[in-house]
Amino acid sequence: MRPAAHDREGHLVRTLFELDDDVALAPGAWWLRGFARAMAGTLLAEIDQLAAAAPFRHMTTPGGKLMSAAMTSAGALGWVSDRAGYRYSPVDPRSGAPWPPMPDPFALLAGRAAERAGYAAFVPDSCLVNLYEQGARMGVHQDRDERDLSHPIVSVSLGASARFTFGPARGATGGLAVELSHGDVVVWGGASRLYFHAVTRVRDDAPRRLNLTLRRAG
Ligand code: MD3
Ligand code: FE
Repeated sequence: MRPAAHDREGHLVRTLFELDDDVALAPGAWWLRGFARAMAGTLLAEIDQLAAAAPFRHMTTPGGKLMSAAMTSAGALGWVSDRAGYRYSPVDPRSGAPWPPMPDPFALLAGRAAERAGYAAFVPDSCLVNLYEQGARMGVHQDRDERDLSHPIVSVSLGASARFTFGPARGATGGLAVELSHGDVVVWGGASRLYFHAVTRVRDDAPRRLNLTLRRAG
């Protein structure tokens, strides 16, 4: 493992030496490039099954706007948004039924990735699945709806690559940008757990992008 190098715009520079390495993105945050690539087929098949039971839908923000990424969830708790706010719910508001159970490969991957990043015994109870069609993005925000912020978050990117920005402040100050590709995993914890982050563009190297965000919410 080696620390990341950055250019003058703050973008991460890949060197020949880094191609096979995990990259430290921020305090407590590790970019495990390609960590999920060998499991991608299994993960995508699980997402298809999940979406058959709890279809992807565009949720409404508290401000009344439709989010451009479509979402669904698995596990004991699912993240939801509507006019009343952001929260975790044990049921899919669309059906009133519990979310589909957390697929074993999701929990296994999350535990392994967290361990590799230095977080032992991570057991997620929520997996938010974000679907980005061409042109979809996600505005700058923090993940702070979880009960205990000492647990890390594991993010898995599948399909089209995307430009991801993050930093300690809402603006660009101290921020970085990286390109997340198919099979990449990022683990966020410790001092970076409350970092601001956004998905600013999705590339057209695949028809769509899927992101799994594995959290301990309850
Ligand atoms: C940095 N999703 O669902 S995952 C989200 O690619 C979300 O769909 C993005 O942000 C996506 O909330 C990014 C990467 C991520 C997740 C949690 C973080 C980055 C984070 C928490 C703290 C800092
Ligand atoms: Fe987020």
